[in-house]
Amino acid sequence: MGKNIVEKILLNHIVEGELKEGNRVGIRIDRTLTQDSTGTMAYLQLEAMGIDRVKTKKSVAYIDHNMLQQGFENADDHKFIQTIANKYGIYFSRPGNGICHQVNLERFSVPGETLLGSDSHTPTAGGVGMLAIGAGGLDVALAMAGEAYYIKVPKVVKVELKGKLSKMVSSKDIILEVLKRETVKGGVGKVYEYAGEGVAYLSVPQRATITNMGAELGATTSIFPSDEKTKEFFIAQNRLDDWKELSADEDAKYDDIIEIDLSKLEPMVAAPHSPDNIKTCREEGKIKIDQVAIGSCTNSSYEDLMKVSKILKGRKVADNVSLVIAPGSRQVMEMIARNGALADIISSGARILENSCGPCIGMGQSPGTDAVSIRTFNRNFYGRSGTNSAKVYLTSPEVAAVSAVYGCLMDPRDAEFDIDFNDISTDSFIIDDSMIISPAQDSSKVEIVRGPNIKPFPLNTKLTDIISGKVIIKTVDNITTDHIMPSNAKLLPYRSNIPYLSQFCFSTIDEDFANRAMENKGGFIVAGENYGQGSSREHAALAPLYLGIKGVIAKSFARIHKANLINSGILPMEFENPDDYAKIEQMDELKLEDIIIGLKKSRIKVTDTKKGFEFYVKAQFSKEEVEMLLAGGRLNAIKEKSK
Ligand code: MIC
Ligand code: SF4
Repeated sequence: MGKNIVEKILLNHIVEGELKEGNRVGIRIDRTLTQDSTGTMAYLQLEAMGIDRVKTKKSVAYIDHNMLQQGFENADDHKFIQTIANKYGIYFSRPGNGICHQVNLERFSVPGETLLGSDSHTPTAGGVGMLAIGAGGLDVALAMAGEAYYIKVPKVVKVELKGKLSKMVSSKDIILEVLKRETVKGGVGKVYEYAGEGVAYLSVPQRATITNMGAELGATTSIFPSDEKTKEFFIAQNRLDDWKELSADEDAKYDDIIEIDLSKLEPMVAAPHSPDNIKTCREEGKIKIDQVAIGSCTNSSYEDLMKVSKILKGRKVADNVSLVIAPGSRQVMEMIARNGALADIISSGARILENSCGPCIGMGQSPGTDAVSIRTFNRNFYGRSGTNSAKVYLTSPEVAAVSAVYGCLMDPRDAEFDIDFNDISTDSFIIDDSMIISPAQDSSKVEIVRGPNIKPFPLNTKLTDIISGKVIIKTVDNITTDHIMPSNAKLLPYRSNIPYLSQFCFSTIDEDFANRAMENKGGFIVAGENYGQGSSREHAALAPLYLGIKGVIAKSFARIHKANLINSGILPMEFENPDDYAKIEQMDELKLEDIIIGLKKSRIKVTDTKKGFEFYVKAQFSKEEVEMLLAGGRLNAIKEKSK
């Protein structure tokens, strides 16, 4: 029987288990990626594993998130990552080189290989046919140490692209359409494999926009075939040796099929505050805007910025708009600087930011009170921009640039000017890898530099058979890791300092959470559907762990966050009967009994001792996960095994 692309790559990498939907399998990881805001934790964990050198084909440590050096903390973290990378055989992408996913796509992606990254948008590399998965830092550290990565064999959904995009409609609109149909929780346990005649019309950066934002579906990853267009990209990057063809067999089977007629798509927006709140630009209307931000790992390629420069050339940014632009990489920045496009952008009145995540993770450029911000990014979760009252819309670069000129949200097809994008592709990028530092051959003399902001990571204690505690918070559906452990210019510098960071746990929606948790010696979190969607940050598990949270009872969980909870020894449990959710209130006292047997039976009894009722929760874990939970987290389990 024919195979799809996902099956082909998984079969080539499987080291444990059988490739059957729903089975847990171990796969070999060829390459890893870390960025600085999850990297410090990942490298502290790697250090704790006692290996001398990474065992992957290539591991790269990027600095792209914590770029504002308002104090010593970020610079110290950069030094720590640089020195530890040097010691363990990891390539170091210096600050200024660009966003990890963009640089990885340009310089390190390889069709048919596996990539594990401590960032949820690692699937960006699916744009060249790589099986690229986002995970918590500990999982990535284990992959660097040569361990397999375990996943539930996903369902594979074929996304059949028919026809061709119309002018001013872009690949961002394709993924917004998928999000509209599938929602932010529709992709859990699935991989989206793109196919059909429409694929051939999309360049690699356009495909990468789609696989990047596939993370917002909650999917394990998304992937495109590696074809002639991919080959062109590799030739232009002077990396033909890394290219190989990869496609699904004609008779490949899929678990589901989605069809999208590209010619029918229109320019769209994801309206506040969710990437699946999709409207067409015309439906949303010409609302007045205050800010436009162009960049992020979703839309900051050379091609994206060339489109933007063409729109801005000879025009000015509207008086009411602040337009900020962050190119995705040094390569992109240098290309547009040398060909004059940057001059057109600057002369329009745009403010140029450095090649990094920047405003996407609230590192500067927070909008004003009640401001409307149009962003080419991938997430518009409540408070993520750093301004809780801001309304953030996600759009394509075309919509963003035209809107910046008009001062209101605009369907670019309604602009009075007409732009020709036909000549923007390039057949040769500027290649200069000199800012990517190779690791030392002999690491015995390399000293790891650790600033005072780097604190040890918290470890859990062994699981007990009975746990009692209060419901410290009860949340609604779709709570993101940005709610659980917010990130902004004030907090991001403390990613290697959990004691400090934990004081801000849930602070965007509940300022008193940390105090309540401390006063009550921890307890439980009760949540709705898709708890923990969004980023891969382990901090959303480590901060609750530090505050004494023992378990989370939710209607359902997002994939990466659930794995991070298990790795931290916090019990993620699902309501057997979702109606029980409504009966529980914040500060109810819960008692979990016979937990150890419960873990074997995949079912635990919970008593709400305040209200006097009992209910059951699902506690379905693999044998290895049970071991981790019993030991009080994965690192403890590893230590126990090695005794
Ligand atoms: C994000 O986009 O939310 C981040 C910041 O890149 C995170 C990683 C982090 O929290 O450091 C992600 O996507 O995993
Ligand atoms: Fe950086 Fe934003 Fe991409 Fe996360 S989503 S990696 S913060 S650019």
